[in-house]
Amino acid sequence: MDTFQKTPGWLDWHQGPTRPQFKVPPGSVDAHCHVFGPGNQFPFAPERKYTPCDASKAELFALRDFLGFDKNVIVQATCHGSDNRALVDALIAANGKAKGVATGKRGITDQQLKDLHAAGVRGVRFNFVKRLVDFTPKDELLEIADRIAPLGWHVVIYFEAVDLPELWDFFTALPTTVVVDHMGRPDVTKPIDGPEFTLFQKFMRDNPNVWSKVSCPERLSVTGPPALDGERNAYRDVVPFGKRIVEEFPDRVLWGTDWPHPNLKNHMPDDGLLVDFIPHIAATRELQHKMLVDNPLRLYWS
Ligand code: 0GY
Repeated sequence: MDTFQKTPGWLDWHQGPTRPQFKVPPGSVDAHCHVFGPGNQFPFAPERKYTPCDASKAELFALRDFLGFDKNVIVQATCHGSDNRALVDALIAANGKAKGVATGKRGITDQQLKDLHAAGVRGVRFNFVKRLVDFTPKDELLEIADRIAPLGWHVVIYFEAVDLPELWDFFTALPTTVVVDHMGRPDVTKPIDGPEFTLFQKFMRDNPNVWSKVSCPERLSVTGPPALDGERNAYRDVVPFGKRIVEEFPDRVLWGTDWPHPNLKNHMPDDGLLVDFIPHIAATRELQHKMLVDNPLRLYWS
């Protein structure tokens, strides 16, 4: 029996993914994925906004191998709050094949930072998506950024496109490399050259320390078709957005599955078919190699 009751309507990850047709280059990194619990070993945080299914490190590593990836970057999910124990446990078990992005709170000690570093943590995540977290004051976040900068870590930011103007000054004041989750969640029903996505491109162009994950088409797509039932050309409305960022900033992009895909409401993608999305946004071997191998290795393993 599960220790925790899943949020009603919760979709578990796709069991039995298709083998991708696209062969990722040797040494590829799935640079955005999570572990959840298991809840009986690593309880979910009291302040969480959702309760997921369990998604263990062993299941993550099995998926990594099945899809042909070599390594993972495991991102602390909000359901674990700032309790990074499940993340650290997975990093240690990965035996060098995973790095992590943690959640830090004001008051984290030097020793705690040192221990996280030793386990493989190389970044902290600041989340501005209101349905996922309570508000944290900017001065607290800046204090954390100043503490982690000397360790060579970076800051991962998660926000919705409409909030970029308001967050711009804070983001551009961060003293580290800054990695944006899921291209800043563009509204893909709006024109790619409209004000919103133009601002995001300007954000990357004006700030050479800003990187982007070109991940999560399954969250951004409105017209699909979903990566299900053999569809190897999924989420076509997201392709121009991902392609634009990959081609303009080839040395500052990362890609990840987002397994086990928290909070999806209408469908759960087949992770194998999601891998087949990659060549639609990174069309050449050179672009694929940068996004899947060179960039994540430079950011997380050097
Ligand atoms: C993602 C996206 C989501 C959730 C989280 O930490 C999280 O709970 O990141 C989301 O609900 O959009 O990147 O996994």
